[in-house]
Amino acid sequence: MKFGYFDDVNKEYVITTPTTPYPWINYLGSQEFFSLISNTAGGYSFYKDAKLRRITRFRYNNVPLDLGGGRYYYLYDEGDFWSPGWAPAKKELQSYECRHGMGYTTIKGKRNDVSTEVTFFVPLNFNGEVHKVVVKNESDKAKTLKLFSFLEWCLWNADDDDRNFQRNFSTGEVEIKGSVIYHKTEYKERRNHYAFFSVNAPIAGFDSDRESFIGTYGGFDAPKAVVAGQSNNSVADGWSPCASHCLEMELQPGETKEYVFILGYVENPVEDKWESKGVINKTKAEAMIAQFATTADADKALAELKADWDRLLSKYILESGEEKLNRQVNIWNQYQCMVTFNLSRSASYFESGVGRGMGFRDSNQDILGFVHQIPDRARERIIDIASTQLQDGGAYHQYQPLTKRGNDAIGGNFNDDPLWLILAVVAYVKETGDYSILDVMTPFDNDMSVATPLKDHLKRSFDHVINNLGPHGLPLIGRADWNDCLNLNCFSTEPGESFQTTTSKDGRVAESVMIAGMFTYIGGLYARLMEKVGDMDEAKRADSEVDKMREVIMKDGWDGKWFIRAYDDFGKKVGSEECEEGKIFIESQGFCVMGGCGIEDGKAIEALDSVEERLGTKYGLVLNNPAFTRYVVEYGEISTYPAGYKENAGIFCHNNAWIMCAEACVGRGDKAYDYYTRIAPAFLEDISEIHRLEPYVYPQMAAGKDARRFGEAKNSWLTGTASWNFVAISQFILGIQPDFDGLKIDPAIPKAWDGYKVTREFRGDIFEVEVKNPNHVSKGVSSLVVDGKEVAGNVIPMFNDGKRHTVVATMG
Ligand code: BGC
Ligand code: IFM
Repeated sequence: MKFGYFDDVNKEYVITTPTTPYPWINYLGSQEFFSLISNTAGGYSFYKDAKLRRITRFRYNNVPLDLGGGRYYYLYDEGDFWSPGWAPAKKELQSYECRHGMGYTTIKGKRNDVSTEVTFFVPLNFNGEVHKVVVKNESDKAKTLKLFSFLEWCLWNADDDDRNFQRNFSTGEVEIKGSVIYHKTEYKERRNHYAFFSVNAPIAGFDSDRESFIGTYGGFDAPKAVVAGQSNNSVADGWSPCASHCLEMELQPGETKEYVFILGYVENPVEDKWESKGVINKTKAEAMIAQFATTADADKALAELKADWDRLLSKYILESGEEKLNRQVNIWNQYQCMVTFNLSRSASYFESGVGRGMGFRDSNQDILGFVHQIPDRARERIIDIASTQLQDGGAYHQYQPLTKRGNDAIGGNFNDDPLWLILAVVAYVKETGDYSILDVMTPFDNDMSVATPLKDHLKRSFDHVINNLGPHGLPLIGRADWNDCLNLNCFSTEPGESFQTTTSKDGRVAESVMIAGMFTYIGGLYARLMEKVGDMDEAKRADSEVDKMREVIMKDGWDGKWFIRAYDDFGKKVGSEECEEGKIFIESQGFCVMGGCGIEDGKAIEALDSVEERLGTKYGLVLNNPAFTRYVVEYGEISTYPAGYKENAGIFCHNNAWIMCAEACVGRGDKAYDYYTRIAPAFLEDISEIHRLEPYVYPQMAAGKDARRFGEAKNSWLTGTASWNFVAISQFILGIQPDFDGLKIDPAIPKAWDGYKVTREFRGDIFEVEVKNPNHVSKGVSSLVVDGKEVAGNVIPMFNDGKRHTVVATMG
């Protein structure tokens, strides 16, 4: 069942009912000011950091769902009232529509023949949200209407806001000037920032104290002021400051009124606040408000935002015969990659914004799907991440975006982390040809006194693996590798103890075949990079370490029909036929094959066949099989999940992509594409009632075959799934691969395909690549013609002339 449809021309998903199976959200802003907005206008905003600079309040896990806060509008018409987005008033509407587009959302609702359309967006280079509100009287009589706005301020630190009520109920402060409500809690002491909510019209009233607006025992669904059709002009003094305007309008039949509301964030110089005695300097806010004095200003900014997205998305355009594939590749997957790049795993409807900031492994992987969009931002991010690395090559696992400092509470010791940095840097260099990034002096743990060139950070990443090998010569897993929940050194023996903090057996010798596989793949790329910069000795050393690791994998990491997953702290195999449950895991199959293990002797194919047989389901590949049905104390968190959920045999969409890549490596395009379509959201639109989450973005996981709710997704938006699936489809399946010396064309496609076209902007030139498949093969380019001339091999040479070049690649 569907709850909307794709409008590909406008790059929008159009939701036709407010009661989607779960709130279906969008993100506004992609620079410093960010907002989450649901299809009923729920959500919140923050500046840079969802924990430390939360601007509006949101209650997670609220009852009812999605009424945890938002930017709400209410229409009042002679005693009746409603919200154009249905919620929070939840009055029946004559019509409803929500259009989630690239960085904007438009919600339209009609009742009593009054239609209201609200467009929410964060303009480019603007620290605020613009709401354009259009109210139209579609009845045949004149109407006197009132429009109420409402939002609730968060007292900046979202974590503290949610807990420290004994203090916070007495700190709230606001200022009201004309049609602008300022939120200035703690401005005179701890803060140099404030927020404001304005409207470009005179107001009939306002409220800035939540209880006055809503009533002590009321709710967002029927605020006292809206029910009465009358604001209280309340001025918050502690408790919960909010911002609500009331506008009165007379509308003749057919008449329309338009308004611009702005929710803005301002930082003043520190000196300002000391001298202010709490009266805020409003100069910057007033300038922001003046920028959007009219709806024409808002329209222009929205058009600029759309043009910017058209430009970003023009860097990779696919024309294939498959509509769903086109919309995945050209619009939504790339859009999701921008969002994951910006927010890592911090703020979604499943990530509360106060838990995780930027992840070392996560953000490095996010770069893979984003780097072609804005390479300069990827460069900056790489340096930020590498600056949190530790001198031994290990890394802080997470850092806060505002401070950019490693999070001590989480620490490091996730032994896959260092390798992802190499992968991100290689992707950046291949995309841009900019080797100078390797020379950037980059600190360790943000300490500039111990800075070394980025190239040296990569060496330490590489060496971190070989300096931490276990008894079989496989990499030690540390606290966990990519699979956060496989805690082989952290088992609990005491009931009630956390599985992540208890002491392990003395040895701490658990080893990861997944990291070994990553090392063969990423270590190989590191060797090629070293060759490119002329460091032949290092390239040779790296190659020989990688070869050694491959041998170790084939000797002690092979189980007979697939790659084992790990050795636990007692030296027992994890992910082996010998195990009672969890006999096979997906991660090591993907990376070992990508790293070239078992290619010559057919073991790679055998491993992938085992994946299909044991892990395959109609909704994607499960992570492991059989699922754990009992708690395995030596394995940690993984077996705490009921069978079929999360890392315990859930369909983890992230590592499904590794199998697509691996299938492409062995030339099986049909299988690679089949796996792609099983999890790609646009292909699942028709089963939205089962899947439940947004049909335009990937979730982290869907319940696996062992779960009661097989196919039901969770954790949409912020997941490495976005970048890896973009890599899988754009580079491994469609085969348009940035390489050190040019654009390589190496597809692995279904045999039935006749061909397709990709327009790819690469290092400033535009390549219009037509792939032809006259002999219906899956792999292998037999001829490459560039601008009418035959070129040997399958790499398009660089022109660097900023022009369009036509390329015909014929397979077979
Ligand atoms: C989740 C993982 C997540 C981790 C983050 C675990 O509980 O299952 O998916 O990566 O927490 O710390
Ligand atoms: O690898 C992790 C990631 O860092 C966060 N989400 C879950 C993945 C698997 O555990």
